[in-house]
Amino acid sequence: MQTSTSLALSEFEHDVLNGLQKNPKSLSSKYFYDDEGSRLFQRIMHLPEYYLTRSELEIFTKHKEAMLSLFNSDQEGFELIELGAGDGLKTKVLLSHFSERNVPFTYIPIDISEKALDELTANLSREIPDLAMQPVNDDYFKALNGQMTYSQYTKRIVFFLGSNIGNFSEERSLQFLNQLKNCLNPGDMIMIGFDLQKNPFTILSAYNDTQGITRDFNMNLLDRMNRELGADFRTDRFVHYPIYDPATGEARSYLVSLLKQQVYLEKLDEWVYFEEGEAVHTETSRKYTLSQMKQLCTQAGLKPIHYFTDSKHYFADMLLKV
Ligand code: AVI
Repeated sequence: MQTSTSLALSEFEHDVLNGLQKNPKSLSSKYFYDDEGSRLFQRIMHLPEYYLTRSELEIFTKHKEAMLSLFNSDQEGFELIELGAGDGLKTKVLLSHFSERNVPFTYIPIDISEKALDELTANLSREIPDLAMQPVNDDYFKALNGQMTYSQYTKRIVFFLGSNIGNFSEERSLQFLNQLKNCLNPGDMIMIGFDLQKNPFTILSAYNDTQGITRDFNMNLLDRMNRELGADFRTDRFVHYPIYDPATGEARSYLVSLLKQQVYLEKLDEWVYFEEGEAVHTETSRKYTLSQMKQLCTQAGLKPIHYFTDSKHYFADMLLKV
């Protein structure tokens, strides 16, 4: 039976309780990104082992002209919409190039985090003063839906980069692409950045860096529950355990309890019990082959029209037409 206390739970509280009381235990990777987690993720993107960001940056640097011809083939200008832009490092390469070439376009970063958007827009206005920009602080689909007009351009090019799609389950990816398609008009485009399947050791190292930053990123979930839920997790009683399964293309991260223990969540007045060696699944980062991604997009009713890869063939950006 649902009590009045459980009805008042925040989404985070509800998900934590649900995730830690089921068997096997899990927590959603979306909770990685509080202020501390976002700071750690910025550091991850610069790690020598984390090739994803560098590979996508190489793709954008190398193919910016080809991308422009595909985006602006009718010379009528476009909206470049980015979902969850982060620090905009990769997109900046394109934005500067388009701006230098006097391309008619407006950049529309959409993010649920006001802080991330403020930092991004302050940075971009400094670095590319001529850039026409219309940031939107909202949920992706709310921002894309309805009769919202953000510029004079009718064509929309939507970016979902950085292998963010890899953090969705297969079912959710399909649903996401479908939802995105339904917000757009025929002729609009979507660019999806995703990590390619490759030597499993290369992938595993990206989630098991020698400096331990990815470990801290994973452990921050425990610290976050301590901070926000008054929990008494001890991070020295857990280990960060990443695996990569080349048969499924899934990199998965776990927090594994090193001993039989119990943890008290003060704010929820609940105990959680762990056996020695018991795992909490915290993240899946799915890697695709080019044909798997084409198949997924086609299944969602989108037409793959071009793809770009880096020189090592580690990462790909696929352009789709609605
Ligand atoms: C945000 N996302 C695409 C990253 C990834 O590779 O799955 C998050 C991350 N997790 C550990 N390292 C980076």
